[in-house]
Amino acid sequence: MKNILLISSVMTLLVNFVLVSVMAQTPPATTKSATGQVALKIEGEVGKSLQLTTEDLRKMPVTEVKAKDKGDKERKFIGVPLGEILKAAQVTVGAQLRGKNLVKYVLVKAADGYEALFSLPELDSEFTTASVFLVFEADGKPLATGEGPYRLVVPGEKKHARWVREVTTIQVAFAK
Ligand SMILES: Nc1nc2c(c(=O)[nH]1)N[C@H]1C(S)=C(S)[C@@H](COP(=O)(O)O)O[C@H]1N2
Ligand SMILES: [Mo]
Repeated sequence: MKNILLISSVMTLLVNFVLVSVMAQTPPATTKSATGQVALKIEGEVGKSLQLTTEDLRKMPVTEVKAKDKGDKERKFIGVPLGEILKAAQVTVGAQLRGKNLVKYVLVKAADGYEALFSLPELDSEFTTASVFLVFEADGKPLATGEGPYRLVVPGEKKHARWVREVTTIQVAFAK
């Protein structure tokens, strides 16, 4: 009897341990703000970590971008240049983008695990006339699940591989 009790409490402990470990290792796919809106995270080598909602993005330099999608269909996107989001997070762009800061990169992560990398000069309007946009609206509507709420649009590129859908996190880091 004693043995059975001992075995059953050990089993309960084990099950609890496994459950707690699984729960601790499963990160939420998205972060929601106090208002329930999904927030975009900007983190890593930033002066100020940010969690932005569409509402926050609308207060930034909002731009209309007409670009052809992979199916060659022109769409009218509304979004913010990614460089402006980096500025808001106090990333070393502009006058600070020199020396060791030239070794930083920007990793854009999506809800499905897809990732694409940019260098800082690719996103800095003082370096390039090309632009990368974080968009939240297309043809008058918020981006649907599977594409949004946030997506990259990179109009200058011949391939659409860096048009990351369902962006959750923008991570800035040193390459070395
Ligand atoms: N999150 C996420 N974004 C993604 C991808 C993906 O697999 N996951 N595929 C990329 C590739 S390879 C292409 S060609 C385009 C296709 O964009 P579309 O789905 O709007 O046609 O999305 C890009 N963005
Ligand atoms: Mo692709």
